[in-house]
Amino acid sequence: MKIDRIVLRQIRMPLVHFFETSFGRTTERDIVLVEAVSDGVSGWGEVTAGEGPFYNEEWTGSAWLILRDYAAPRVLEKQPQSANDVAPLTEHIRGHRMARGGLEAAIWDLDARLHGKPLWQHIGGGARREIPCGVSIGIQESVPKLLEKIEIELAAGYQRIKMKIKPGWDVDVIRQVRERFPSIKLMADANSAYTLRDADHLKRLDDFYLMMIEQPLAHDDIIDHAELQRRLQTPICLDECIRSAHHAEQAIRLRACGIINIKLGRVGGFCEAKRVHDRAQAAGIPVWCGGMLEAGIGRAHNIALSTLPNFTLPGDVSASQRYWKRDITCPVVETTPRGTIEIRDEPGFGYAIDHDFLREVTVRQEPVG
Ligand code: OSB
Ligand code: MG
Repeated sequence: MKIDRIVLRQIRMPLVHFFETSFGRTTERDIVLVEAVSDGVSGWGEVTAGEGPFYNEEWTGSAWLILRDYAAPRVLEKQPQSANDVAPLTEHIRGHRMARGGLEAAIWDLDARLHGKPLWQHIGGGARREIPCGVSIGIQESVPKLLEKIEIELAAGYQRIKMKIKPGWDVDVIRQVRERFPSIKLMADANSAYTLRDADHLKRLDDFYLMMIEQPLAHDDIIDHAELQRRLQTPICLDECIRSAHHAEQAIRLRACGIINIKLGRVGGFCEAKRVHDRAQAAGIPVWCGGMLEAGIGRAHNIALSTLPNFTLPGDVSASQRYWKRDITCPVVETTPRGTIEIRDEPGFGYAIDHDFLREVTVRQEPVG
């Protein structure tokens, strides 16, 4: 493979509904896309960083600079033999895994296309023909509004509901959700809104037989999560604090979690995501694929990732139309009435880019090299 050029684009698209977590509200997305070109063939990646440094330290603006000034020039200079060589080429960059992961994913897509193979096959997936889907529902203006949203997603077939929580929007709200929906698969995501001092309060969630509680404590903590897990019956799922297979191993060894959420960007791309997957599988820890309000490209990459064998739980990968009036791929990502997404057999990530619409939503574009 000879990579001729890398093109960065930033697109801006409003969300159909705002999305609120314990760290803030998003109404419009600013997303960096990476196009890697070889021999007239393009591979595409999507950087999953948010608009501000609040989920983690990265944001759209930092990703652009890391890619433009460090990651993309390095890859063009060193020229990877295959997609497997890309992650090591940018490992000397501390952190900034979402930026590096967007580039790595673009080259995985490119490599798959050059081989004429679907991406899911190229990464060693294909354990299932359709992936089980859940939805992540943000903090709402009222409990009736939340109940109505859950009702709509269940009617669409989604297999599990994740609700965002924070202090003041937790035990009482979950109690009302449970009263209304006694038997659904339900979980809660705190995005690091609590500390170990809240352990007794969080213990009250054991009454609601949640599938799991996601990232209750600090974004960079593993030890307190281990302490909390000892005190809770509900399994803890780690998101923010697992940035590498090394972190996964430490969390597993300390029994800090029973489940791991794998996000392609957060761990820096497919190579590291597969390593996290493999360590978890070896330890009997199930994983599922998280989401970062992706547009079609990131969504398609998540679908490929979700076909690895240990992705046995419904993830946060859902239909494009829940986020966008119009998405940048055609077709857009859709779900079946069974609450699944069927995988596609076209080369690469399996969806075409809607170039007309892409041009419409692009706010800046810059070739590297
Ligand atoms: O913690 O999983 C999270 C969105 C933005 C930042 C963090 C998270 C999320 C979600 C949404 O939960 C998942 C999605 O629907 O893409
Ligand atoms: Mg999360």
